Amino acid sequence: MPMTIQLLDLRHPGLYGRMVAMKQLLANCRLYGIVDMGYTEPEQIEARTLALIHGGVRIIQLRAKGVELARVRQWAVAMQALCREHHAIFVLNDYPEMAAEIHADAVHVGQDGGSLADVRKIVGPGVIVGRSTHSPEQALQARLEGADYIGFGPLYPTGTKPGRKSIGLQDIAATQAQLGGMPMFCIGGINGTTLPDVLKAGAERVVIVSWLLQQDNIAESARAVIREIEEYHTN
Ligand code: TZP
Repeated sequence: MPMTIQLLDLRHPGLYGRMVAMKQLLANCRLYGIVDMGYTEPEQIEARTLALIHGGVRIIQLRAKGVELARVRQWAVAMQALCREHHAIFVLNDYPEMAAEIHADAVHVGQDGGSLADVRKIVGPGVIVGRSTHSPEQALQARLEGADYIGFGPLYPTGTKPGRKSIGLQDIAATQAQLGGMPMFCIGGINGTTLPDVLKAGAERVVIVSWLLQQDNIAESARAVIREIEEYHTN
């Protein structure tokens, strides 16, 4: 074994092993779930997190826009515990300092969330960092800045991000090809009806927010989406 790997292992065995496992898990994710507090009552957070997990979702974000930080923190701690117990990646949207403090697996920041170098300084090397991107240029920039994954969209207009111009499907395949294997999750207006077109356009991974949260059986719907993506890519 090379000396550098041995040193790293001996100094931070837990951190290093966990980091590798998380990156591997991330690479295998087809569906990214978001517990968005615009569609979720606080008392539904744990049940919805578990439903996503039981549906096979292995990366789950807490998105709580405009909510008092103490409440976000309390919800994030609960979701992180569930995700850790069930081997899923917990992502906190927007708050790198809080993500570091509660030992979140990942943090997600928008284009207005500062430089990724600054985010990385706050969360440290063992935390997955994701960035929202709205064009091929922003996607490549995020990769250059060291993002571990990106969101790419909104593909379609969506009430979850009102007023944000949709970018369409035409750039999905070429952008993904230019990212050199960095996971790219297509997002925005994806549902049971639009998913086939998104896949035909080349998407390998998707984020679905409102449609999934509004299903009667979230776990079953998530499982069906993951199956559809897997089947599309193995055929
Ligand atoms: N970023 C780009 S579109 C979007 C975010 C957070 C919202 C996607 O939500 P939905 O309900 O799946 O359209």
